[in-house]
Amino acid sequence: MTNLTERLGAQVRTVAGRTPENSTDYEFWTGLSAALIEQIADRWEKTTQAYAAGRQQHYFSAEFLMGRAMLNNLTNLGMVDEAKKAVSAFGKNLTDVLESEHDAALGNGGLGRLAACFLDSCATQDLPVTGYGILYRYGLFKQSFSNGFQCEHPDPWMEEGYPFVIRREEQQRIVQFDDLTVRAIPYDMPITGYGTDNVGTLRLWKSEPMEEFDYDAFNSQRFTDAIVERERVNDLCRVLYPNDTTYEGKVLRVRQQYFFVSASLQSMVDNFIAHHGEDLTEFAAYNSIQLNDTHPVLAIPELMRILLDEHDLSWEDAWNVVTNTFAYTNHTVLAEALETWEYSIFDKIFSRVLEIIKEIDRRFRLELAEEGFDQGKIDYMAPIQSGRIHMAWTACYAAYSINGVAALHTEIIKHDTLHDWYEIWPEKFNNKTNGVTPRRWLQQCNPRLAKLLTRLVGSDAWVTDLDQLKTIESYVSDDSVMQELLEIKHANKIDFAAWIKDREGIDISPDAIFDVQIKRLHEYKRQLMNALYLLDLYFRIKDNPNWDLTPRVAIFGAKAAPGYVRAKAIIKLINEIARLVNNDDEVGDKLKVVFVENYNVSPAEHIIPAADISEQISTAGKEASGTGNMKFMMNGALTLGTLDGANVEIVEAVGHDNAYIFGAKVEELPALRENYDPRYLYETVPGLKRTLDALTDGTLDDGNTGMFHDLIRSLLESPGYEPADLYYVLGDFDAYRTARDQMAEDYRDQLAWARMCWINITNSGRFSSDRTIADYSRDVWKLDATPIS
Ligand code: B1N
Repeated sequence: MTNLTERLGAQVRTVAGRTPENSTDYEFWTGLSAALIEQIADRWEKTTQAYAAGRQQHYFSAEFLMGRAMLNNLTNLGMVDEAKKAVSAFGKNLTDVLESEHDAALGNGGLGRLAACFLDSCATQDLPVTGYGILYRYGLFKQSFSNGFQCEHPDPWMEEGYPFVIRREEQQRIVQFDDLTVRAIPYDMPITGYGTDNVGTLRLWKSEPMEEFDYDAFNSQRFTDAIVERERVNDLCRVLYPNDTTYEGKVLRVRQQYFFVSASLQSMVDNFIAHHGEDLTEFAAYNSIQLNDTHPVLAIPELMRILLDEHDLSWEDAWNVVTNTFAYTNHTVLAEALETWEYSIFDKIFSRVLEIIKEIDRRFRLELAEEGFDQGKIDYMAPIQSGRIHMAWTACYAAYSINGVAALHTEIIKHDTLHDWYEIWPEKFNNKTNGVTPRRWLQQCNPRLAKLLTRLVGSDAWVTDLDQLKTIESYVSDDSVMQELLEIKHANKIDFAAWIKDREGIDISPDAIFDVQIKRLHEYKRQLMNALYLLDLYFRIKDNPNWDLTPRVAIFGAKAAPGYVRAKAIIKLINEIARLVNNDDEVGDKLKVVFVENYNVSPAEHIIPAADISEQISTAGKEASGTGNMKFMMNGALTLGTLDGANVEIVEAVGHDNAYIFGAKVEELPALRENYDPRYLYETVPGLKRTLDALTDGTLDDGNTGMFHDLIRSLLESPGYEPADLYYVLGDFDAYRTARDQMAEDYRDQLAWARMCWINITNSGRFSSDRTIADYSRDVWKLDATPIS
């Protein structure tokens, strides 16, 4: 191949139709993407062929939160320096070109980003794994603030073209609903790995009309009917539902779910027949499917349908295949997230699938009755009850493996959420603690730290074996290395301050503590507790203007589901606190509050390397795992958190001296709740009353919406169907304040602080998604690495 500069020039001319000198950053991005695809095309095909012939794993997920692709691909292919040179040969700068890329935000939060990290690790480890999902035309909505209120805007992320997905016209399938027939067209995204020639695949399905137009209707009087029908099909993949950990029983959503699992199964079955012949009873020997939560659970009855109706297997043979094919990951114990679908919806749009679920349900009831279980239990556990289909229950019955995403979470599903299933099938249950890819979340986003780690380890081996960092833990007592670590963090903070200035127009001092909470806005995550702390701190500064406190910058990033009224109220509240605090000269640099608009994967890559404190403050038992907590740890931020999700394992890894843990534990909460009186706390915890009163006494302004009153009510009053302060915000407030104040004090001793950061960085090995994937691969998927060279 000719050199990259030449190829890039040619590609840019092709996409821009003019000289590179006069082309835009975005046209350079497009041209560079094309050059990159050119580079990997042959190996991608070779990998695909190698995987197709052997045992394969398939990862079904309604969400893949990929973020940007370019830097990741350049890094994996070892082309960063070459790309820099090529781009600058035309007077451009690679950073600007990279920043012009849109995020592929085909996910809501942790669940979707986890799927993306997993694909990265699978590719890096040469594992024959393919992801399957939906090519949403609009990703997660764009967020803006208007007078502090969240506004949502569409995110047409690929309207200007997106070279990293390739349309595979010839591999289309047909998906049949009772009232609609659609074509499913696969768009394949290459997934490069680090230090390997293998290139994996993410297959995203797009729905299209059977014919572009119904020409009869088109040519007759029914022109608009033809358009409407076409739009009905295009609607299917139009938008990602913006709910994180809540379920919405919309027909379009269940159509999306069936659409992508049906198309994916069809292509898997066709591939099986092409390589292993017509005997589909052997399907599970070559294929396994990981269900990312319950969103793809319709694959269970759909595979039954394909085997029964299209390949004439007996029920017993088909069920035997199904029960050896599916593995199910549970990602939440929140009741509002449990997907159950109304029987009548299924009856209307895929009655055959419903028939199959009814038969699964009938046999389930029979099986348990024969085992002597009482009727009450059977009724509770059955796939169908009171006119609704329970997706999690169906998954637990059919799957050969059921896992939670952190040790604590797995214990909770075993002994609480799914405990009836655990009693009957304990051997199905296992834990797979989440992880994150150290390529994107350390090597690429924090080049300064990466360079130091490579120097001390003696090679870049840590990039694919993060446990290697443990070997450099002992530099904790080397003051010059600790000094270097502090300088790196400081330089990252200067970069971040410039980024914030440019984006939000706010000046922040890199000498302040950067205290960060970035995640979806949800009451259980308790951004409200963080906000109340800041308001209380503000009043304490006002009480004592000469207080020599360590300067702080509180940074937030969060989207609220558009229909989640209380979450939106919390966003407005934080923005109001920011306005109050940031405009008070008496406060000055002592405290600044910044809410980063439109938080997404790319902003996270700027924020995390600059963070000092990682806020992980969910009510114990509610956050299944968390993955942001791991990214912060790797980048040398200290966890301020509760014993929830994977925080428990982070503290286990670094020791209690190197994290700030506070608040009620899961096992303490039931007893604490018995006599819980938030109003008493409001009256008696020092400072709490004036802080809460500030929401409604005119200090802060909710624009006459009454939303701040509602926040106060949610903390102090019970609406009847749930207790007051369901998430124990006031219960944990005092302990939180003490821990956070202590951190700020400790920050003054910079060397001691650096040592704590170092212990976090060098003990983050087990939170690499490479470890998680190795665990899945060995214990659940039974896969062998399949390197192509
Ligand atoms: O999955 C992440 C975990 O780290 C988080 O703790 C957990 O909250 C998150 C319905 C969800 N659980 N459930 C969802 C997302 C979208 C949706 O429509 C539920 N997300 C999580 C990875 O394990």
